[in-house]
Amino acid sequence: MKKLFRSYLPALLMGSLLFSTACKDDDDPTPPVETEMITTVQLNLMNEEKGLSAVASWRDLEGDGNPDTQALTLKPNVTYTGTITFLDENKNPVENITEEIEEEAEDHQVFYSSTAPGLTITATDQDANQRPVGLEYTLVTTSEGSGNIRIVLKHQPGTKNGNINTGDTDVDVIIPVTVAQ
Ligand SMILES: [Ca+2]
Repeated sequence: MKKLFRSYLPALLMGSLLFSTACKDDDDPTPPVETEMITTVQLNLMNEEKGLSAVASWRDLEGDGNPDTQALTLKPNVTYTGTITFLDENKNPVENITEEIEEEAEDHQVFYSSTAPGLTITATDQDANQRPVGLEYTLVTTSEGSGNIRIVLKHQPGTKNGNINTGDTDVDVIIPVTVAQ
């Protein structure tokens, strides 16, 4: 069976490796070139009942490790429903890497952690093996305060086990968050 793989060789040749990872399968005798170049991470959150919405983003088009970040501003004591989008904005048209992660959900997980007081993020979606994926989540705020949300996208081909230390890191970014009335 011939499978098509997207090639990100130009990005590799430019040396923009900081936030890209060669997602190769070591068990495959002829591993294809299959890497993910992610320039952009976007968060979209809402609470329809309260008419609240919020967005945030992290963007590093040059891959130089110096991102443009749009911080997240939230209200306290709210349960937000959230999604995350991964883009390669150096492609024309812009490539939505989220779709690729959905297709390979059994091999990927997005991990969230926060230093903001009382703020928790929990994945609500599952792959075919009933493991969390993290493309959809709930974010619960309690008290006012501020901190950082860390988002780590792991590629764990055949090894997905809920452990952030397993596999390759496709994305590891920080987005500041403020919770205020
Ligand atoms: Ca940059």
